[in-house]
Amino acid sequence: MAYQARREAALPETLSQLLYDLEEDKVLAEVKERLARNGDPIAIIEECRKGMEVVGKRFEDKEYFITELIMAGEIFGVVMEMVEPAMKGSRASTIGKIVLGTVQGDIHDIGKNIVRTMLKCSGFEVYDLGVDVAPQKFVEKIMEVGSPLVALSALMTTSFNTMKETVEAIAKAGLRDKVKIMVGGGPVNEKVRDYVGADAFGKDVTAAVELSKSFIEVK
Ligand code: B12
Repeated sequence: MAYQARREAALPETLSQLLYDLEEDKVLAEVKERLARNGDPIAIIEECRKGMEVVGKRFEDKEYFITELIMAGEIFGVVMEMVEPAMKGSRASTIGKIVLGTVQGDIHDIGKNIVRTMLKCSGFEVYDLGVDVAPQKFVEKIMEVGSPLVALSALMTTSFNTMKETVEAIAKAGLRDKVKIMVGGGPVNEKVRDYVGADAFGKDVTAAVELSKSFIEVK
């Protein structure tokens, strides 16, 4: 197989490579070691994210199947658990409320969870509704907590319609002029933002934090 040949040729292996080759023990050992050396947790997440892109490409090319997708997702999940404590405590006070979730029909949550962690670390109070979240659930949560900002995540092109329905449900509830809506996740882009009627699109976790700060006017 092509990727095995590439794997043999590649020395030393980077964290990205270890992840896309599904070397769970080696990934976790590397992360543990880097955290022990006070390595940058954001860099660790970014390298793993790049590894996930390769996993997705291999899935498209039929080198990987659903089992490998699940495994890669699980490895990333453990990495996030290891990295989160190193990112906590950077900020104590709350600077604003955000309702976050992966839209209905979509169960991808790795990116959403990274966004959640980073928003929390930046001082936001995040209400994470999880995955496969129905439009009405977003509406109910916004009303319950009085959040001025909503973050919608989606990883599948088929989720764009539910994203749009979520924005419409927020409008129907009379909340559209009270909340800013930002969208993101793998295939989401400016065109999708326009289609679903959101206020902003963020390509990565840095953009998610910057947009949140600008909407909540944090200097
Ligand atoms: C891991 C994975 C899975 C795991 C998910 C595990 C989990 N807990 O999330 C499992 C195995 C469960 C899975 C299932 C499926 N998957 Co999948 N999966 C992936 C994979 C390989 C990686 C996704 C990922 O985690 N990326 C890493 C994260 C960090 O990136 P990210 O989500 O984009 O997030 C970053 C930014 O986008 C941004 N961001 C994210 N959210 C938000 C929100 C806001 C507001 C902002 C501002 C920013 C932001 O910040 C993050 C950090 O920088 C992708 C391939 C790919 N290239 O994306 C396929 C992929 C998304 N899956 C795909 C498919 C088809 C499926 C299945 C339908 C497969 C099946 N036949 O059952 C099911 C879907 C079931 C469902 N109803 O949702 C397709 C989607 C194709 C399409 N056109 O829509 C992809 C693209 C694979 C492919 N190339 O075909 N999958």
